[in-house]
Amino acid sequence: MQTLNWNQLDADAKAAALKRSPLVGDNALEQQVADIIANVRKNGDAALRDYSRRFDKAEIQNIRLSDAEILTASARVSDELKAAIQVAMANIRRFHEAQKPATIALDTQAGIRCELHTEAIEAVGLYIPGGSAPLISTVMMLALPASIAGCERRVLVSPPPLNDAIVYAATACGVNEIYQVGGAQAIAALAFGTESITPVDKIFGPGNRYVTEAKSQVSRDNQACVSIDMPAGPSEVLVIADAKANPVFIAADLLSQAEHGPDSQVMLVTDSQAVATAVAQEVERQLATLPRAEIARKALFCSRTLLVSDMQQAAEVSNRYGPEHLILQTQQPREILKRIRAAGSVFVGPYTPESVGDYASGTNHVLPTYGYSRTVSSLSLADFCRRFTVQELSAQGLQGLGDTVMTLAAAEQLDAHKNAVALRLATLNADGEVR
Ligand code: HSO
Ligand code: ZN
Repeated sequence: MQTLNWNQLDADAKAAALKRSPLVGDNALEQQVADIIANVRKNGDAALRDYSRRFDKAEIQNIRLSDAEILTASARVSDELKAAIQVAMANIRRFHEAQKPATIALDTQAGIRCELHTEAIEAVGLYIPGGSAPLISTVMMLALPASIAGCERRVLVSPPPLNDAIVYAATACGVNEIYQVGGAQAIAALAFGTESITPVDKIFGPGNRYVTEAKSQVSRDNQACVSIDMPAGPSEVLVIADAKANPVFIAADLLSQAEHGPDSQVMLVTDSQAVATAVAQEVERQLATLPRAEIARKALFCSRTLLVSDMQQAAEVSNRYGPEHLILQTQQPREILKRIRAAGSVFVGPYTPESVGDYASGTNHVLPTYGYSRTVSSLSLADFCRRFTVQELSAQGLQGLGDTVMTLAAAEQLDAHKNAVALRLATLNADGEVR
């Protein structure tokens, strides 16, 4: 990790110190994904089977998992893991149930009723990556809010061979359709449908570059009419630490993010040179014991330690960066929290490692990355819902508001708008009764 003294940097160097590695557009990849989507639209299930054979080396008969297959997979999961999943589920459920929106209904003025209603999105597609780290936790983070929100179809896709614990967690969290298909082809199937997969309304979940590109392409296709959860970038953490912080904890937190992928970014912002030095040594010591050390080392290569003058400046630097995860390891973490404006999720105090939020505290771990925390929120129940408004005016209500609307319509030179009011008012007497 490179160490920089924030106050010795000029404006350009400060901006560079907070830069993420560029998300390079890749024309070849875009074209490849477009071809996959076109092929799935044309050839449906046959294309899905073909890609599974080519990319996953898997021969798939039934793309949809049968109840019997779900039972057998679930039976193979250890009791210990099942119990951990159940504890995490209970916390995640509790926190997300509390997010249920209330209906708003009020009169803005006499005779004018306005309401805000919330409806669950009908069909949601949940993408769970396969590979070296089967993200059981992500199943819970997506499927539980979908169930609590009341989404009717909760559809999970994941590349073959499906991980047993993913299947168990999916069923426990209320997923009602599981398909063994991954990659861009799975996203295409969710967006456009095939013989075995009915299209969904919104697609959630992390994935590799192909999956991310496919999500972005289908969300721009007005024939699919499908939306996606949020813009995706590599995972990241920023730790704010003061002189009293424990370097062992900090190093462990930095490495827990770094092990996600070579493009993960970890940042340490501290006012203590001694802590910075101790963390650097501790990172090396812990790295030596990690199976994913090679991945973490690559991530650390483009990560930084920034030396600041005090905790106020640390908060300013963090706000500028807008981290996905922000860990406050300081004497007065709640004081710093008051200054925090942009972060996906904040971990307060020495006993709150990022891992607890990743798995089981109850908060959602699907968070805005790449600086989007300045405008995008952490995933919540609201993402599985849509809101619509309702208004109803009585005759007197229209009499009370008519002039305002007609004046505004006239100013916009939209006479038909004005007429829609005037023609109604003309049917009423002064008491608001029909003439
Ligand atoms: N830190 C990841 C979530 C995760 N960690 C899943 C472990 N499993 C992105 O927020
Ligand atoms: Zn994580």
